[in-house]
Amino acid sequence: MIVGGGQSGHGGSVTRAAGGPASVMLCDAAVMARGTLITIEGLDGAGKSTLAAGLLDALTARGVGVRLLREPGGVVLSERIRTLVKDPELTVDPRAEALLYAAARAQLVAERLVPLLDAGTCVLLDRFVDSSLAYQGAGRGLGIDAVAAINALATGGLQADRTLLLRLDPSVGRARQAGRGQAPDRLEQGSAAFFDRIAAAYDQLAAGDPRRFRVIDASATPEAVLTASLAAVQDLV
Ligand code: ATM
Repeated sequence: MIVGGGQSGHGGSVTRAAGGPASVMLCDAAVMARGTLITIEGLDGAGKSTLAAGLLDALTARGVGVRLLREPGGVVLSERIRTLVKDPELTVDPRAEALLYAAARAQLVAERLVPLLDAGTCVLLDRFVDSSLAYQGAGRGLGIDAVAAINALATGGLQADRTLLLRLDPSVGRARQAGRGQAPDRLEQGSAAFFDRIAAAYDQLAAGDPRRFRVIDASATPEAVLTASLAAVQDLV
């Protein structure tokens, strides 16, 4: 894993964030970490959960010590926040939404992620900071920089070693979601324009950090998506 703007690397090479004492203090918890953090991103309906389960099985079969977590969630507080943010009955201001996701993330990082990485575990994480940048920063219009700033506080600068972006046309994602036959949650009730902004932001984030991102065609079969994803992490695990 990476802390701050440093280099990625197999086994989790870690670099302190540049900046003043506050950055250094925030990074202390993660400085000793040895594990590898792989995040999975994409629109709803892109197949993240299927891929995450496939990667977990494939890496476990290879003898890799691997754990799968999701966001928001993974620990009790964050799972409760997940229920809140998805509830279609609730009114949630975009800033409150961004802060709720960041709060859930902060607890997951402190309670599970850093301890697992410290123990040398490979962590597969279904969504991380990029989801907030795309959904709240671009989708809700809060701005990528503002959302990145609150997430720097939430994570202490922890970044993924590799991010698999399951790229899907937003209309295909909506069709897959509708095909599930479940009532849409609060986020899924967003407009087509909302999801178009999110998809465009994901593309920009990936283009801006090609060392960390690998873009996977999510319109392919689940088997092909898994094969491409395994190839995309083979230098890390
Ligand atoms: P899933 O884990 O089932 O994808 O649901 C999480 C929802 O929360 C998802 N909604 N849709 N569509 C994406 C959204 N989300 C954010 O808006 N920001 C975040 O930071 C995260 C982690 C998720």
